[in-house]
Amino acid sequence: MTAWRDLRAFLDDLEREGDLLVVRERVSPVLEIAEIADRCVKAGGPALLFENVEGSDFPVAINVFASRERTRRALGISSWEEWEERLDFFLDPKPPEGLLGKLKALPKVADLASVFPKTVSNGPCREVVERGPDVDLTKLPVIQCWPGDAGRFITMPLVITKDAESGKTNVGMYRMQVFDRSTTAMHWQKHKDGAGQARGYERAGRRMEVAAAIGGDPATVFSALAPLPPGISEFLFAGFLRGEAVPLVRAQTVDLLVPAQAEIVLEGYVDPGERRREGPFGDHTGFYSLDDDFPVFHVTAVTRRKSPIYLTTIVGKPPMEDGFLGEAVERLFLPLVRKTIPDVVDMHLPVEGIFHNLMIVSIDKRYPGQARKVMHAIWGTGQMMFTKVIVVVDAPTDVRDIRDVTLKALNHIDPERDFEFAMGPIDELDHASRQPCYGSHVGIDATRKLPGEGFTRRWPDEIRMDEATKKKIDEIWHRLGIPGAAERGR
Ligand SMILES: Cc1cc2nc3c(=O)[nH]c(=O)nc-3n(C[C@H](O)[C@H](O)[C@H](O)COP(=O)(O)O)c2cc1C
Ligand SMILES: [Mn+2]
Repeated sequence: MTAWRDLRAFLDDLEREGDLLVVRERVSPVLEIAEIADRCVKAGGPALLFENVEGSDFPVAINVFASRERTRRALGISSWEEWEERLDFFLDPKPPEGLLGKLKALPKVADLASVFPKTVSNGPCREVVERGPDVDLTKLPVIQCWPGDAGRFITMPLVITKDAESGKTNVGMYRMQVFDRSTTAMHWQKHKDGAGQARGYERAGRRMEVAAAIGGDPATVFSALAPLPPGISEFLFAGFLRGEAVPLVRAQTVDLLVPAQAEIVLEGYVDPGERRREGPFGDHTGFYSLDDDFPVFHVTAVTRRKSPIYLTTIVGKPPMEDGFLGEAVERLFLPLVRKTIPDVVDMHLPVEGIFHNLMIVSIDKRYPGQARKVMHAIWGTGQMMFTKVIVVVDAPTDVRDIRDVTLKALNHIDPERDFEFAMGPIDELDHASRQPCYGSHVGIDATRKLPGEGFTRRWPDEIRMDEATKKKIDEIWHRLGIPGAAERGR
């Protein structure tokens, strides 16, 4: 566990590790930063900090999460196993045994108490406060990602809102297209918690206060995109992740708590019923999402550090930075998925499946219909409801070995029998469904079929060489002189 104090502490660490490149060349925030970031992530390159951006005094950080190792460092997780252990203690606390066990458990219990967000009286996020006519979003180095984009988009904001009735805070990462000096779009899609809270204010005919934090400690940034169930606090999740409370400070002009260590905070409101055309935007599907009507965010104050770092990202054809974030979500949430759907042994969302198009799940099949039960459970759980195609295979198939999954899945199906179609909600970004947000899903049952499922034919064994022969060949392998295959014994 490492609790980075803020974004710059993490960037400093990356620089020490040689995993951050400071770019001093003058670049345009329109397309140029995106093109460099895209090439860099596809080449497995470092995080980038652009110091000299046309039209702005502030530097731009991008690709801060854009590798497996970097994301793990950002979240302070040494291994997924360590994470699972921590989570297990939290989800399934066992009474410690013996005096030694009790003593060992104490710090863990204390840890839990110390991860609840705490309110502090001041923070660097408001070293500078600009209000009313002084608000000018065009001073920020907001980037345009792709040529067909409708303009410049703030792509990594932590959008903070409060439920009209329960008062519970939500934090979500929803892109914001900059319209002018003091207004942006608010692209919370209809299934997301931010949109849910906005409906409460619309019903009451009330103005909704909104704060958007840009740049913060990496765990807090991550919590905004994590698919937590509604009502679960993102700030608490961030505290649990980093093993230390997220310090929050009261916003200047709205009744919301914002991360004290943020680089920039935009404060303002969304009016009920107000809509404006947003998009098109080159999206993480690899295609442009089409323009549509979305709420409008009126910014009434900007608070920031004296020299803020503007944190952003681009999405587009995978692999991109968000693919590594998605992978972290997959690994972090697997233990939670297993708690809700115990049949699941492992799951994988290949990056080309852009999170919601393809999920491969392995199960320990014990009874007829189990694969279909798992599909419906997935479609019934949180943001996994969007999964367009689910492939269920038998454990211990390695769900990350796409070649083996392809071999087995295609071998094991009788398509007419093994495809389970279900109508339901579809991700708002899907451009193929018959209607926006509504369409079909398919689950492919690639497990071995049981007699109880009407399958009475014999089932062949998988081909594997026996150990004795392998051992024998290992011993003589080097003598055979097979060209180009010296070490390819096993
Ligand atoms: C870089 C990035 C940009 C995103 N942009 C949006 C967006 O514009 N609209 C949206 O609804 N979700 C967007 N998401 C996904 C949400 O952040 C994610 O679904 C999150 O769980 C929403 O939080 P919520 O469950 O509190 O609504 C984005 C995710 C990432 C990583
Ligand atoms: Mn939420």
